[in-house]
Amino acid sequence: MNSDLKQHVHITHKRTQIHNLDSLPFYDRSLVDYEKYHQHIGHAGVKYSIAVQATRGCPYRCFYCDVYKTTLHHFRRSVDNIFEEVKLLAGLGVKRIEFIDDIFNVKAKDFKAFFRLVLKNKLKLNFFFPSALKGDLLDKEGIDLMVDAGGLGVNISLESGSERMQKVMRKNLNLDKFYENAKYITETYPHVVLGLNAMHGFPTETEEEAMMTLNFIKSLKWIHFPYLLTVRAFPNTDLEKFAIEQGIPSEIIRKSQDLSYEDVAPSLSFSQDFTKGVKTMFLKDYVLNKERLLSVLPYQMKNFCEDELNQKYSSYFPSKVQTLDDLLKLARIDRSELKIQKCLDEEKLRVPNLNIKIKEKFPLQKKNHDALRVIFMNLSGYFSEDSDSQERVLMEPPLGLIALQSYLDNKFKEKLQGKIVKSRLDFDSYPEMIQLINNFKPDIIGISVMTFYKDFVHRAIKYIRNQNINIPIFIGGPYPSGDYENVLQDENIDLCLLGEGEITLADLIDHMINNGNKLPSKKELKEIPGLAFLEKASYQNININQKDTLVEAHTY
Ligand code: B12
Ligand code: SF4
Repeated sequence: MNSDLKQHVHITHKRTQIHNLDSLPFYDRSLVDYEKYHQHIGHAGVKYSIAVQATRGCPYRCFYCDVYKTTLHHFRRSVDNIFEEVKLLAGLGVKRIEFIDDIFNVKAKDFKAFFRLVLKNKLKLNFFFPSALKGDLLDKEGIDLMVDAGGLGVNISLESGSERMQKVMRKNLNLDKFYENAKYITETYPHVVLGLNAMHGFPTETEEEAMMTLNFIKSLKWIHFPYLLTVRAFPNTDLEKFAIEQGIPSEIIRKSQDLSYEDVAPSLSFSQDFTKGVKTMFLKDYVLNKERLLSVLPYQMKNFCEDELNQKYSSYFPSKVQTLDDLLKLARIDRSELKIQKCLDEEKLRVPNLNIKIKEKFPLQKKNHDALRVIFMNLSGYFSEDSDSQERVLMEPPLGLIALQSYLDNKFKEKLQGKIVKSRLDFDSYPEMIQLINNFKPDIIGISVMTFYKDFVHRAIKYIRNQNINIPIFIGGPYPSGDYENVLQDENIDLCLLGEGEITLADLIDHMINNGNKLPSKKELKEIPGLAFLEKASYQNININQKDTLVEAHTY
């Protein structure tokens, strides 16, 4: 980045993470339109599920992972507190719960205690763990309890079958224990949809080590959804640093970032032929193995609707498979060979009157006419017309923004009016985005974004500024938390909020409310932990009274 600019970036003291997660209010589910989200497939690869967060942060430090940038330390809610929220959701008629946690089973005792409570209270739920459980921390008792209580979509992350690579990437899995648990699940509970994540092409990985990963997968009979994805080093990760140390040119690394996980990345240390060979063996010998498909498909069809299975299988063969029938054709299977002919009827998954029930549990709060107005935008998703093949389109409600607004509503009550919107779902073009902003008339725009979408977010912000919308723009989430110096090269952005956002944003809003809804002076900003901003940037102190004129002038 420009070294001149670098001097001007000011970062305030570190914000202490929230230790007592039970002190946070339950996430207010009325803040987004769940029925709208439920028409799409979410993070867990399924429809109609609701995400719950039981822990924040992760005690491990795998070198490709950015979780520590938003939450450096690991904290957990109490089992009772998690259970109360899950019970509340079950009471709304929700049938599928996904734990968004990085490792839901990090503390085996809590993991078991939670499922014991589910069983004791006879909740009829299915649980999904899309971000993966730590496979070597499981044991038979925990697996039995999880499955008895409704555990259905269980992902575990292997990443590499090589002990050396495990150490290099600081994952340090106990591979024997991992294997034992995966085998136990596949043999004892073949209906449990086990997913296994693995990666190909770590810097310094040898061909022999790459084969160890493939052979590890092949030795398990049968994983429902194994993934062997190409390593991509995202900017500012320890993996990127490691790749550079190993002599991989930055330009090549950058090129690989934009490729899909399925593509052959130029940053790989292997020949293209070797990689293609491994991927072909993986797809032909394992994924398309007829015996495997005949065994796993009936369970999958019983538990998933057709839409869900279509999406899962097309992610393996994007150009060849759009539907289950395409897959069967590719694997030379006749439908009559399957033990079951039809997928789960989607109607059985639907949650009747979900929004109405949510509104009963989370009633609308009264707001003052001069409440501070914040529009929260999640920009982790391209507009449909700009979508590219690398993007797996999953429509997950932005839990980070839901967490923030739930906290702010609880603290400021009638003094704050928020609104959460997501690109592609709530607005599918820049003009639609502007229309939403103008209709809401916010005092602040708060944007959440992952690094993957950084170019999109800078373009969107430029578009906003080009419409002469000059209210403060704050940006938070993984991108600014890991890369605030580069984010702030964009002078259209007023503030980066680093890491966990609740208390930092509440602090800032408190100052604004006491300052006539204007941004506080830089002197005051420097006293607020968790911020980064350009020293010399000129903030736009738009007063609430100026707002109407401003917004009207730019209505699209
Ligand atoms: C759910 C999830 C998804 C969902 C949807 C996320 C969404 N709704 O936008 C889906 C499945 C779509 C997804 C996709 C991807 N993801 Co993802 N995902 C997650 C996951 C597991 C949970 C996010 C979450 O809800 N956390 C809980 C909430 C409460 O925390 P939060 O979002 O961080 O929000 C807090 C703070 O960040 C902050 N904050 C956030 N936004 C804002 C905004 C403002 C204004 C303020 C003040 C504060 C603030 O305050 C919040 C409350 O404390 C995280 C891991 C994690 N632990 O966070 C990875 C994570 C965010 N994903 C990651 C990645 C890399 C991806 C992919 C790029 C991977 C890929 N396959 O290519 C893709 C995206 C592109 C693609 N190819 O499609 C990385 C991001 C790294 C980075 N630097 O950007 C993470 C951190 C995982 C990791 N291991 O590193 N993901
Ligand atoms: S265990 Fe998972 S969440 Fe934790 S550091 Fe490793 S990849 Fe990240």
